[in-house]
Amino acid sequence: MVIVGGPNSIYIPELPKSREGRSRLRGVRFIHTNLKNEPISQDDLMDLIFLRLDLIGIIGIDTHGGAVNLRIAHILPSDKDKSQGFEILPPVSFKNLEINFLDLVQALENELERNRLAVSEKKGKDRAILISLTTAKKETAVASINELKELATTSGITVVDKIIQKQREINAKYLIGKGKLSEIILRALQHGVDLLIFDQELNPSQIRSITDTTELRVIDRTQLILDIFAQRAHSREGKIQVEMAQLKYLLPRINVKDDALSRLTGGIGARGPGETKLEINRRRIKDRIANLEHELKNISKSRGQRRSLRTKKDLPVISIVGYTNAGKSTLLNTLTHSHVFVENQLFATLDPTSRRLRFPKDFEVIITDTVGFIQDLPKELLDAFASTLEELCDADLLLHVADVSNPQVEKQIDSVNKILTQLDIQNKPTVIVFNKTDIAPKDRIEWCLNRYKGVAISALSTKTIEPLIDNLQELLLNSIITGIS
Ligand SMILES: Nc1nc2c(ncn2[C@@H]2O[C@H](COP(=O)(O)OP(=O)(O)OP(=O)(O)O)[C@@H](O)[C@H]2O)c(=O)[nH]1
Ligand SMILES: [Mg+2]
Repeated sequence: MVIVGGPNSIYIPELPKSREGRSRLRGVRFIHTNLKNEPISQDDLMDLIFLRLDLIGIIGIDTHGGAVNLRIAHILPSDKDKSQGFEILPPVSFKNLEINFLDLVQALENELERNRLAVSEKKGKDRAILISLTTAKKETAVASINELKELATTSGITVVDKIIQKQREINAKYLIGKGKLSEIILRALQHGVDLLIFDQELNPSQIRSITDTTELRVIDRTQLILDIFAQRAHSREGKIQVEMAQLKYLLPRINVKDDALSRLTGGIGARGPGETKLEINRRRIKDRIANLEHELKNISKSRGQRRSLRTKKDLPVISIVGYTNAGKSTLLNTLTHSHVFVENQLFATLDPTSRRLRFPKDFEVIITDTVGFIQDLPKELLDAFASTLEELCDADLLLHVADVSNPQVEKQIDSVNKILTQLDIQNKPTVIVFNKTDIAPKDRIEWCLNRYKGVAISALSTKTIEPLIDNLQELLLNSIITGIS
């Protein structure tokens, strides 16, 4: 392609999209003249990176119009030496050019490929860079992006980098500065990344502008959480709830001809529960949501009937609530000697489980374990899980499990309380339990007990939960339920 520009600038038309395999260069070398025989400029380097060019070459011209020097820059395939990510070769005389361009480009691509293979233990695994655009304090931002990393890992993604970008205002027009963007593009190329995950919710135009400049898939925290739920949902009800939440989240983000989202087809952000693929056609999404809503209504009707049977038996209900991974299912298991799925990962439990629990003073209660909470739990998800969470409204007592070994325990308690308020059950009698005392620092346990008046336990050890059982027993006998024999 030959382009004619002015003395100081040139307009590059839209290039074909990158070839298959994001770890590859564009397959285009960009050679232009410079009338003053000047060194490679910042603009040239930005073009090199933003367009993922194989290389950029600048032919210096003398006053008679003859070619003098050739200057070449190319992207560095690895970030090992922590350089700027590109290399500028020393100028060579145009008269005795001895560079074999094809070999040079081939060598670069080979190294990119080698690096990519070196990071990916499992083929086909998504690799992502996490990005937080935040006005929050550093500490908060770091904790939040670390949690995002755990979410990503839970979802089967390999995280190769985390970037925190401080914003002066929320939702600034230019989300990410050009310098930062070029850094992201470079790292993505160097690490064979094809996915960016943002810690903050993005609006459709933001998603589009980032996808367009980076040519990478973009999802946000909410979509990641929804994806985990989609992978975890087992019951028919759970699956419907998740798919509905996913579709409701996608709907306002889809335009008539939305390249940004159609690029999402397949992979995270576009897969529904089980092995299904999410619908990404506006009209069909609406139909699908209506169908799902109908089906869900039928299911929760029969659940309501089941529930009313149970309450007739007059057994008090204790519901375990708490931040995800706090140890809720472990506690249920220890309390009732059962074997509910426990895993050191976020959102191990999705479907509610109920067990009977007999107290030493010989009365029974029903104890239920349900889905864990997380900060900024997507509203779509909360709505979709309304019928599951409705069970919480029936509870006579909430057992709020907090992971005291986590430095963020206070924040997590706040997040849970916020969600309880959203569900309008913040005033239910609640016992707060500080779990994982076996691996928590003593002073933090002390501090929490003082601040919240809870019970400290380790759900792994039957012995430590004895005081909790006594405590619950007293509460149930004295104040909450009257007339238990
Ligand atoms: N050290 C220690 N680990 C614990 C304790 N209680 C639970 N765990 C571990 O914490 C992890 C999460 O436990 P779960 O019981 O699955 O937590 P959960 O609250 O049900 O989590 P979700 O269902 O994912 O929301 C598991 O690896 C447990 O073995 C404890 O008292 N001490
Ligand atoms: Mg659980």
